[in-house]
Amino acid sequence: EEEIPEDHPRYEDLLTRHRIERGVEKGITHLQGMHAEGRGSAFDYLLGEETIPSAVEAERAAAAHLLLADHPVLSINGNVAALVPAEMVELADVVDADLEVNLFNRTPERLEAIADHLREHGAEDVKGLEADARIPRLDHQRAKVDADGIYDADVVVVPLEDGDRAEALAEMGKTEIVIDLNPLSRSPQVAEVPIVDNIIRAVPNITEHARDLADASGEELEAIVKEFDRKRALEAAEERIRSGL
Ligand code: PTJ
Repeated sequence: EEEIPEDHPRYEDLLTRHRIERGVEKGITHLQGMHAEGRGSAFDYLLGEETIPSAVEAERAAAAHLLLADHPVLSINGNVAALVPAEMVELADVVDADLEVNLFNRTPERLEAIADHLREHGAEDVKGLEADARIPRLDHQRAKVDADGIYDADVVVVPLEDGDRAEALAEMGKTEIVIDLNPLSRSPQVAEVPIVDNIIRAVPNITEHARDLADASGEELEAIVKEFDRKRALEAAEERIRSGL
């Protein structure tokens, strides 16, 4: 990462691409993750590569949900692990959430590599390896979760999630927080809190809001949750993209 000059106008985008490439080399990120990254990068360009005001509100609502949760879980896939491992570990610490590796293209090798990678970045307990429960109405491989992890969670953060699984998790009654740069994608469309922002910016922002709200009362947190308008947030993001075009 040293070879990318920080004053480069596309610094963040280059850094992101570089991290995904490294992730593929390390056996953390699936090759498809490079395509996902390319799509994300195009949407980020159209959003102006910044956190738009509606995303700030979504990130604050996400922090409030996580602080109110009985059992919050942060889901980690190959792109998330490559892009924001330390940031996810930090968020999990601040809101007292579990980290669970949950893969679209599931292999034991990648599961292990990602769990190791998270531990290298300070994670103590990494879930997802037991896979002793199933999300209803999903095919076998994609349904695998930990009984004391995502299966049991009341609030889940699912960044860059596949639409089918996002839908199935929502049907289980979980409060879903989705981070996805494409506001038209099915996952943000079904999420209670859709965050249309780059995960590189979104996760540190949620953590900052959570720190800021650490002493807030239950009523204050509930008010933030209630005030957030998911439909308006999705529309605002789409509007921003259209005006950018
Ligand atoms: O590691 P695995 O096996 O679980 O696979 C992970 C990927 C991401 C490859 C898999 O879930 C997949 O193929 O996802 P999709 O269907 O390509 O969806 C990824 C979504 O994330 C797209 O809507 C992208 O626009 C979005 N995205 C990509 N990069 C970012 C992003 N959103 C936020 N921040 C990003 N950096």
